[in-house]
Amino acid sequence: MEALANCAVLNTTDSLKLSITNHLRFTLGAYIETASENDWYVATSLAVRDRVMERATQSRRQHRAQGVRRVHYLSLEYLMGRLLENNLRNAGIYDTAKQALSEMGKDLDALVQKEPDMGLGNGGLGRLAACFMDSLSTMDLPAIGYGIHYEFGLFRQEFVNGKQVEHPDAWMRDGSPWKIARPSYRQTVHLYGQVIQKFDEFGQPHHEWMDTKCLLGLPWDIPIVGYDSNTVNVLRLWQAQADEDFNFKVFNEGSYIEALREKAIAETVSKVLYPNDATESGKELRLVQQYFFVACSLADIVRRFKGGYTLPWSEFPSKAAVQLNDTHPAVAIPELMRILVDEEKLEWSQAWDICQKTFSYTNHTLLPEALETWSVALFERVLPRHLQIIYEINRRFLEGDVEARWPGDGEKKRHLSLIEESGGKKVRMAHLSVLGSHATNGVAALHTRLLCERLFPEFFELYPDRFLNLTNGVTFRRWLDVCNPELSSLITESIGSGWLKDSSKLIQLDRFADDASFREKFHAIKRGHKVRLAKIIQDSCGVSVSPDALFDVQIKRLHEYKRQHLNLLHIVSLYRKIIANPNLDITPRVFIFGAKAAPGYYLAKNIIHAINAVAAKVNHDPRVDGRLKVIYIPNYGVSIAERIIPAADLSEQISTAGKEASGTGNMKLALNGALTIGTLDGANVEILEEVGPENIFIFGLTVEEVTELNARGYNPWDYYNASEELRLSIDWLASDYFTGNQDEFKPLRDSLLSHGDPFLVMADYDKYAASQAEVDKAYRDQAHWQKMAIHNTARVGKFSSDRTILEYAKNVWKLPQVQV
Ligand code: GFP
Repeated sequence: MEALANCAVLNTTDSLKLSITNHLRFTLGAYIETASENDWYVATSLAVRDRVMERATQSRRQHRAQGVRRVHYLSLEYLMGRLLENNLRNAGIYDTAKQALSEMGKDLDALVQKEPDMGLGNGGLGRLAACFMDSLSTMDLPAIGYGIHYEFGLFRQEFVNGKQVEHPDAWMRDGSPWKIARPSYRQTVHLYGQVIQKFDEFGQPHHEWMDTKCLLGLPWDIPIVGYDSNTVNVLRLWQAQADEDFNFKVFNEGSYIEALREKAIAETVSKVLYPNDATESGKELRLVQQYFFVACSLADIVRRFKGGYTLPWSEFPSKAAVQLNDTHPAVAIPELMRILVDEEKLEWSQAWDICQKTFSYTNHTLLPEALETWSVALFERVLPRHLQIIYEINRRFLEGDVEARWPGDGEKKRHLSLIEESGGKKVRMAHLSVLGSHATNGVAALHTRLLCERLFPEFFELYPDRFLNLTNGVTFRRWLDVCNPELSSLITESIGSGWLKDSSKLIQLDRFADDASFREKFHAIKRGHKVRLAKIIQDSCGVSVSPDALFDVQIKRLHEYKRQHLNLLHIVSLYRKIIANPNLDITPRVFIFGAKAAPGYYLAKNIIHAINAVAAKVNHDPRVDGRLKVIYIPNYGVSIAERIIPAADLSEQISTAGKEASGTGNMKLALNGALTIGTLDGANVEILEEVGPENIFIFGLTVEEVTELNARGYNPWDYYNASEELRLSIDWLASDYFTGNQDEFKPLRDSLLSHGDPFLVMADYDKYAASQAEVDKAYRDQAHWQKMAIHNTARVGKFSSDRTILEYAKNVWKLPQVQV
């Protein structure tokens, strides 16, 4: 009660004003009269952080006092975006802060824009981790997120002559008011060196890892504020440091630069986030990054276990669950084995039992090229002891369970081994993850089925109980309450505020679809967002668009399997049709793209260039007369997504069936009343089930049809020859019309034709175009369109990350909810 009373006092307008003023004066040394907008943003954030830290301390204390099990979420990526507004709204002090600032002559909404995005991730995987952090606190679950404190997040994207150019993203240049250094929890990490077998006085052998290089990990904590909850968990990010600031001897001899070399090399480890799908470069550094953050995090978990309790090691899993977000942290499995066997001297079998009970693993992709492997040679150099442990895990597995199930079957052993033998030995991190965990989950029902049937069929046969589905979700706080407060208020006015914490209540909105006055309000909100986005487009792209046109949105990483080029071909075909028939009656549309391509992904960059080149023609061609606009918003990220999503009418989810594990953008867009045009892939399948076939546009080959077509022998030329529309669009795109150079988009054309069109763009094209024609027609009946949009918002309650996280807590982590 006392804590609550304190909070109430802290959260008045006057108290906030005092705090902000004090931070301006004493923390930042600024005069109120002359403080910059950035100073105000920092001072406000610090004032909020003070309030939040109190709750973080309480949460930690209570979790410790009750000795509850905690989940530790290990992820190489967290795509957090901005924190100030989200924290204010979740903490329930947004209005108070707005009032306090306004009394001091400041506009909170403007200050919020000063915050740089914390973009420590590539795409869906990193954003999912951020949504999970929000839900863990909101659902009162004891949790710690662990990751890397990258100095540079995902690159800043710019277009030069339509081509992507990458710049460093210095999100931390001015520091961040949200992070707090925790030097007393610094960890030391060993790398490289050699392993020596030694014997103790009883003649028992053990392994010593020697002559290693050392790195230090400095933790930074970021408080994660739950909505309508007192729980504040933390996200702990590790920064790499040299273990001595510089080498004194060299320094004394006068070679200052040389002395600092070591320091610079050590710091490289947490310098930069690696873009997905990049080429070979930096492989070693990436492995070092993975091990660095895993070793720091496990040491931190072990420190807490040993310091907090005097329990036997067998109780470790009852205190700590560790979730591996994809295989990136999978080296945690041999690392925990190393700690238990080499340092704590446990028997191998007991250590292995603890490991399996501790870890669980989420798979996010079926794409073979995205399944991580590490060359054995590299692994051996960087982590020699871990490689030995992996070999021993593998030996016991192949000689044990595999031999028992398939006696004498060498082929099965090759297939299941943790080591891939063909084409240079490699460690298979996905196999290691499945084997070292008690649970492996896919991220949507279809994906999990394919995981069991196609990716891990033998593992599934051996250990069927370890596999489960946990369909992804998104936090409705950031993806509705923060990004679309107008719609959030309308929903709350109509059905009360409970839906923000219990998303199943959203269905109560469904009946309002038949209420004309509600539809009008719903539509007015959408239009308001479209006007706001039109202004952003004008400012960032110099193109004017009408808010009355259909806003057709595809926002996600640029990847061939996500098929931005399918969308592009359809745009080119519409463009052709308009020119061929000047009176063509089509629904005016604005096609909006947002996506970054991995710097080394040549074809993805070619697609970006092609979209921009088509945009440049379409947007300025008087014959089009404004009926089509093509917009590529540069530097796609969380904050711009928060502007685009509320303004979208149509959500493009058009991946090749079987390739998109889940998708989460599809959920955010549907939640904000956009209709989906999509394939039966990932979570689209479940969105269809929820919203009903009459409120979604589904097209294209199913997973089974894709398999069958590939087995029959897919030939994209058949489709090229059969469809005049498709043929003319491709040929036009690959001509010199768009850039003056007829070779410019040859890579794109080749990928679709002579290189076999691996993602079946050609095969799905006609069905996609037909579905788009349906969309065109449907949008003309605005009353009906609004009804469908409302049904989408009302029926997607399932896709809240609260639901997902409660399923993890119940089915994987066995975690209690703890009221703080
Ligand atoms: C990946 C998968 C998506 C999935 C997310 C989160 O995201 O289908 O929704 O992980 O599980 F591909 P991207 O990094 O590709 O966006």
